[in-house]
This record gives sequence, structure tokens and C-alpha cells, in this order.
Amino acid sequence: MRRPALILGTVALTVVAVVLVVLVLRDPPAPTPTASATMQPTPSVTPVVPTELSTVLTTDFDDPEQDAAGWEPLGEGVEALRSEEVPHTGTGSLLVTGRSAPWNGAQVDVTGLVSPGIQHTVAAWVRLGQGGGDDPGAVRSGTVRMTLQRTGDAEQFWHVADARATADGWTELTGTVTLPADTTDGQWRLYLESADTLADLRLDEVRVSRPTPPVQTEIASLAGSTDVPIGTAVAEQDLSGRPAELLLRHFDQLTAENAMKPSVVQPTEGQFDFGPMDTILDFAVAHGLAVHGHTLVWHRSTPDWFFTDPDGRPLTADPADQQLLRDRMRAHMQAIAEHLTERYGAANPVNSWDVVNEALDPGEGDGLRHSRWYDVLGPTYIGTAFDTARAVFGPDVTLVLNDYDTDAPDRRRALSSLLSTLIADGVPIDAVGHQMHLRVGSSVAQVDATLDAVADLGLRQAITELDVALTAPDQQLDTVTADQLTAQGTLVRQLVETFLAHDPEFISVWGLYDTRTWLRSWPRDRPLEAPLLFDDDLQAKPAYHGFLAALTS
Ligand code: 9MR
Repeated sequence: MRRPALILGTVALTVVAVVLVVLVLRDPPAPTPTASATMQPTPSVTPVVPTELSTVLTTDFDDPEQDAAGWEPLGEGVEALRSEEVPHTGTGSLLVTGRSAPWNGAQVDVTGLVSPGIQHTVAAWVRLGQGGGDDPGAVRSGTVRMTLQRTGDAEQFWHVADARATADGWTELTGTVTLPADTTDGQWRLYLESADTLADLRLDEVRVSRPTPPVQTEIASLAGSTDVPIGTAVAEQDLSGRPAELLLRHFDQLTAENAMKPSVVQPTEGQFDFGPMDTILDFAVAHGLAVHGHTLVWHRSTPDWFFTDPDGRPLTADPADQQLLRDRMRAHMQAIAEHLTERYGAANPVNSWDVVNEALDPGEGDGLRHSRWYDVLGPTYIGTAFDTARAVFGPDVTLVLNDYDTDAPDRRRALSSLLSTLIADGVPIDAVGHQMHLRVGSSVAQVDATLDAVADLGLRQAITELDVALTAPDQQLDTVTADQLTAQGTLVRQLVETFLAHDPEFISVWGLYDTRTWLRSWPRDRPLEAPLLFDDDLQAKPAYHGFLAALTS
């Protein structure tokens, strides 16, 4: 049965759509046949009273692991690369180089993010780079523009925004585009090009937003339906507007999706950036939410300097190098602990930490991932990390060993073997974090077996990163059916029932609503993947109802 607020939201959007159809029919924008053809600006329309905007795409090019974050070159011989020169903010921007025609640029797939009948707002910062003139020293300028294209047989182009950009500073490019309500769904891309100059282009902080219906207020709060803390992974963009409303309605614990990782906290040795972490912790304190700290010792999102000496020589298992790495591990934890005490004192919301993340590799003889931590310190790096965390964060913080696919039998064996060793060695590990990145078709019995195995060892357990993908990573989703979403809801219910039967410390999902899932860009573009409890419009899915049913049954 459809819920009243959903119907109201749908009615509101339908009214918007009808108004837009009328406006668009009066003055239709001209689709152009090729990317190099002249664009017609989207006709100006009387703005419809805006419902609140939600960001559906946000890219700052700051994460080195994400490289160009899904942006691809447009044109023969063109390259689109993440660059650390002159970013607008943060540490990176996109550099588009090798352009030989004005329409050469960069593009990103926005299929699933844009919809007919809705006004989308696009904003980005642009700047010119090298080339495009005889005098490389001269201050150059040129017109840079963004276009939205429906690709395939019935291709159409919608000019979104243009601006005069220069080589000596950043310029903001903003605009709106409304796709006619009768546009059929299809594949969509957003691209950057210029009207004149052949200079390199730089791009930073791209954002696409669209209106979202109000957060449903008639459905039960997840966190309010149980004593078990219910968490979600967040980034700064989730902490305002409708996403924040949704968050505060259903969750009472947060994990920073990226803001507390070593690459963010200590990008350069001794230079700490607590800003992104504080943004999340301040929000948690202001709203009385707990925080699960993620993460301290990991092979990913950890800067290379950890594992090289000051001259850039890779550290080895030599005792002096080992001591250097142990010192760095401690200094990193110590600085975070001191910062938390100074800034929050008794109100510090971080109750637990993923001390070691993803240490398992059942393909290795000892079942452990042979990461750089392992190469230098050997398998004892895990015990060292827990000892150090206990000493630094104190006895009241829950220290967690966090890993993925712990439901797979080979990884369960590797986990049990590691835990037995840690317990025998007296390592101060309190709990196991099961990430639970699952998919429709995952076996609840295997999950149950793993939770039993860990319980038998006497350790507490938490569900740290739950999401339930609709497809396997190598599958392509052309459309999402109601049956798939129902199957997802059924599995979520069975999983949460299984978790609850094992008395978890908390159950946390890896993202607030489908737009925000990491799975849309891993291991490649998967624009329709929808593994979370709330959809792109922040509305409850069958997965939410399954979760709630398990909490209340
Ligand atoms: O969702 C996170 C993504 O934005 C980051 O680029 C990536 C690398 O830091 O990490 C993702 O989160 C991972 C988490 O930190 C550990 N478990 C697996 C999660 C999904 O990859």
C-alpha cells in the first residue's frame, strides 16, 4: 500500500512536471545533432517554487584512489587526469589535456541521476591550463561550458551553463536544465568543453542537484524501534537539508565514510587535518549521536609516507624501520586521541574504533593480507595496533577488528584462526566488525555460521557497513524491478533478524540513501545499483520495511 506522504510527494512532483511540460511545449529547446554543433541555451522558464535540492553527484577530485572519479576524456588524443596542481579547494582537480578541437573535453555518466520533468542544477569550478595560444605566458581566457546529453539512438543535447574562464584563477560555472517531462529514460552524460580555446581545462567541485520530495514523517524511526544503536556512514553533504532530516529520524550512530581515514587525517607526516572529521563529530555531539571511528590501521587510504623513510626509501623488516613504523602508528593514534580530548572532553562521541581494517587474505598460507604493515612488522602488527589503541584511547572504547566477506567460509576460517591467536596472545580486542557488503542471493545461513563462530570465541560483534547490492559487481543493471527491491527487502529482514539473534553492539549501514552508495562507482560505473534502505528521493524502500520488521518482530 502506498503511504500518504509518498502520494503527496508524487502529486507535488506531478504538478511540477505538468507545469514544466506546458512551459517546455511553449518554447522547446533545440536538440542538436552532434557534440560539436552550436548549442541552444535552455529556454528560461518561470521558476517553479523549489522543493528542497538534494545533491545527486558531487565530485571534488580529492581522493587519489578515485583518480578521475568516473570522468573520461572526450575526443581523440584527449586525457582527463586527476591533478594536484592548483586545485580550487582540497588536494585535487581534473586536468583535461591534449585537446585539438573546442568540443574536446571530459564527460561523466549521469544515467540514473537525472530524470525527465525535473529541474537539475549543475555547478562546477573551471580554469584554463597550458596551451591554446602562441604566448604561454599570456593570461588567456576562453568560454567553457557544460552540456547534458542523452546518448543512444535519439540523442539530445541540453546546454546547461557557460562562463568565461581564465588561466590565472578559478571561475564558477552554474546553470539549470529541465528535461522535458516526455523525454524517455535513457543513458545520460554530462560533459565539459569550450566554445573557442584549445587550452587545457581544469575542473573542480562538480555538483548536480535536483529537488527531492519531503522526508517521510509517518513511518517509524529505525533507531527509535530498538535499543541496539543503528548507524549509517556519512560525509559532510549528508549533514544538512533533507539528508540530515532523514539521518536524524532513523539513525543514532554515525561512521565517517572517509573523513577519519589516515589519508584524510594525516596526509603528510606530522601535519594533521582534523577539519573533515570535526565536521562529522560536531554534528554528532550537537544531536546526541554516537560515532564509530573508522579507521586506524589499514592497507588502503593510508599515505605512502607511512611506509617510506624521509628519503623516500621503502621501509623493510629491519629493526630500525620496524621501530619507525611502530612510532608512526602510535603518533597517529595519539594525535587523534589528544584532539578528541581537547575538542570534546567528556562529550567525545567516539565510543568504538575499527583499529585494524581488512587484515584477512585466505589466499595466503597464514590467512593474513600481506600488506605494507605486514611486510614491515610481520603478523604481530595487528596485536601492536590493538595494544597501542588500548593505551592511547583508554579502557572504555570498544576496539574492533573489521573485515569484509566474513560470511564466506574461507574468510570465516581465516578470521577464526586470527582471533584465536589474538586471544591466546592476550591482545586487547573487544569485538569483531562484520562489514556485510552483501547482495540479493547472499546466504543468511553463512552469515549465521560466522556470527556463531565468533560468538563461540567469546567476542562481541558489530555489523559495521551493511549494504545489499541488487547485482554482482560484474553484472550490468539496465533497470530496477519491483521484484528485485522486494527480494532485497526480504533478505534485509532475514539478515537483521540474524544479527539481532547474536546481540550486536550496533548495526550500521554504509550510506544514507541509494545515491550515496560507493557501489555506483565500484568496480566501475553502476548508475542504477541501489543497495541501501532509502531511494534516490530519500523515500523508504522495501529494504527499510524489512529492516523495521526485523526490529519490531
Ligand atoms: O565508501 C568508501 C569510498 O568512498 C572510498 O573511496 C573507499 C576508499 O577509502 O572506501 C570506501 O569505504 C570502504 C570502507 O572504508 C572499508 N570497507 C569497504 C568500504 C567500501 O569500499
